[in-house]
Amino acid sequence: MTGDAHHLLPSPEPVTLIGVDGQATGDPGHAVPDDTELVRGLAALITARRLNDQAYALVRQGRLAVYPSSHGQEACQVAAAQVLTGDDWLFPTYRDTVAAVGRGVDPVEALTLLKGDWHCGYDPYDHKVAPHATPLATQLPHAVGVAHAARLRGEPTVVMAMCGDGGTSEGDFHEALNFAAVLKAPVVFFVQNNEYAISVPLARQTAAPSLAHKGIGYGVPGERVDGNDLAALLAVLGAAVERARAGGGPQLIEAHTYRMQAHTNADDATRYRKDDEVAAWVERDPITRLERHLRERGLVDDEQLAGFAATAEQLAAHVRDGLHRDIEPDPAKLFDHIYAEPTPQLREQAALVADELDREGALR
Ligand SMILES: Cc1ncc(C[n+]2csc(CCOP(=O)(O)OP(=O)(O)O)c2C)c(N)n1
Repeated sequence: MTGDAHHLLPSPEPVTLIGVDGQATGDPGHAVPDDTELVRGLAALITARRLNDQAYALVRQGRLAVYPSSHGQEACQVAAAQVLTGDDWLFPTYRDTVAAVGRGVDPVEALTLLKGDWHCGYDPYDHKVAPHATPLATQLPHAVGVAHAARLRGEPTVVMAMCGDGGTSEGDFHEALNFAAVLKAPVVFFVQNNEYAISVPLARQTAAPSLAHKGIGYGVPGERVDGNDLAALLAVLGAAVERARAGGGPQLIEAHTYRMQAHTNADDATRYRKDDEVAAWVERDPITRLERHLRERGLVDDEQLAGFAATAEQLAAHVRDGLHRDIEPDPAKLFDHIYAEPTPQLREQAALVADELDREGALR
């Protein structure tokens, strides 16, 4: 054990590689990713925004029960998927539908739970995407377990474990970091600090100098990154993934971003934040910034952008078609897949529900 924590400290300012004006800023520790990665990223950002907006519209049409949008956080979503390989796992939250789709999950399947079905809609093993977790931070210890198991088996897997700023106040977050560090598990903890946990602003959430500092007590190095700069996210997350894959252990990355819309459709954000705060973040939009940069360097033009928009439109049409059908969730399924061998209490509860359903059926 050494008392030196210096190497665990995040940079004083979040890493930025492309500024709000689209100009490269330069960073001593990180290079701007390849042009092809950036162009691929812009296409993914455009699709991500379209998916967010489509899902939001489907809530208004009653086709989705709820949608926690990542509008404004698309660079985090795209980067989280883009830095992973087919060997890796993603552990998303309810806000990370776009990251799951970036891994290859069909968006209609990814939205199944939010439509109101009893299951997550996809087979987690197909694309190595865990079911998106609604209880805050509960997915993080699971992510560590998967990473540790892969390491014991000698597999090259890295696990990207996502959570929000509010999630970092949960006990599971701290336990996961501690386990990951002690076990040297190949996990990248990726916190999207979007300034709010529903109506609770960051200043009421933590007294830490930054969320990335929270790793220090566990021996997990932290880093801070501009969460609206795709280039910086790809560089910082990519380096953390490489480090974890090479046996360097876990890392905690905090992305500074902003939730542009309400927490979900059930929330009225005007009750706790001002319009001018939101307007200031519009200026920092991740898509405008990268597009400006790539246009100025002659790496994308109107024709290519029209192609990206058309691809995004196709995906939106697929989502509309796929979510048009009503689902008929079977309440009895609530009790399946909880334990391999159901407990007596669960059996009793299942029988009560079955009885209730029978009586309801008889009344119809
Ligand atoms: C264990 C637990 N406690 C409380 C909640 C209720 N809840 C749902 S979302 C949320 C705020 C989470 O904020 P944050 O982690 O910052 O993520 P964001 O929604 O901003 O992406 C809370 C308290 C929950 N889902 N799980």
